[in-house]
Amino acid sequence: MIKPDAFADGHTGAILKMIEEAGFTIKAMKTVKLTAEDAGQFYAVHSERPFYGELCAYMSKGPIVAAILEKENAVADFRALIGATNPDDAAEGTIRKLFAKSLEANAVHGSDSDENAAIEGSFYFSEIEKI
Ligand code: DGI
Repeated sequence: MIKPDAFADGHTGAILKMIEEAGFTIKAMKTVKLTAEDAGQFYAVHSERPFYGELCAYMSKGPIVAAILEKENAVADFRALIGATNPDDAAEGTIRKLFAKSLEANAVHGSDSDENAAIEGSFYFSEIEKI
C-alpha cells in the first residue's frame, strides 16, 4: 500500500517507479479509501498493540493505493526496498527514507510473509482482478 500522506503529497508515481525499477511486476492495483473499520480489519493482527487505534484512524484519513506485486523473493526484497518501519532508522535510498514523514506516516506498507501477502491481497482484490 501507498499510505495516505505519500498519496496526498503526490509521491505515488515516484514510488511506483522505484518499485518497477527494482524488478517488481504490478499484478493488481487500485486507489481506495478505507473506513476505520476496514483498516481495523486489515490490521487485525495489530489489535493488541497500543497504537492500533491511531493506526486505523491514520490509514482511513485519505485515499491510498493498494497493489499486489510479484517478484522472486518478493517479501524480503520489498522490505529491503522500503526500509525500516521508522524512517529515522531507514537506510539511504529506501522509499521510507525518501518519502516517509514519521513512524506513523511512513509512506508504504509491505507484507511480512508470503502467507500474509496472500491474505492482504485478497482483502483488496477479487480473483479476476489478480492478473
Ligand atoms: O511492517 P511495518 O509496517 O514495517 O511495521 P509494523 O507491522 O510493526 O507496524 C505497522 C505500522 O504501524 C507501521 O508501518 C507504522 C505503524 N506503527 C508502528 N509502530 C508504531 C506505529 N504507529 C504509531 N503511531 N506508533 C508506533 O509505535
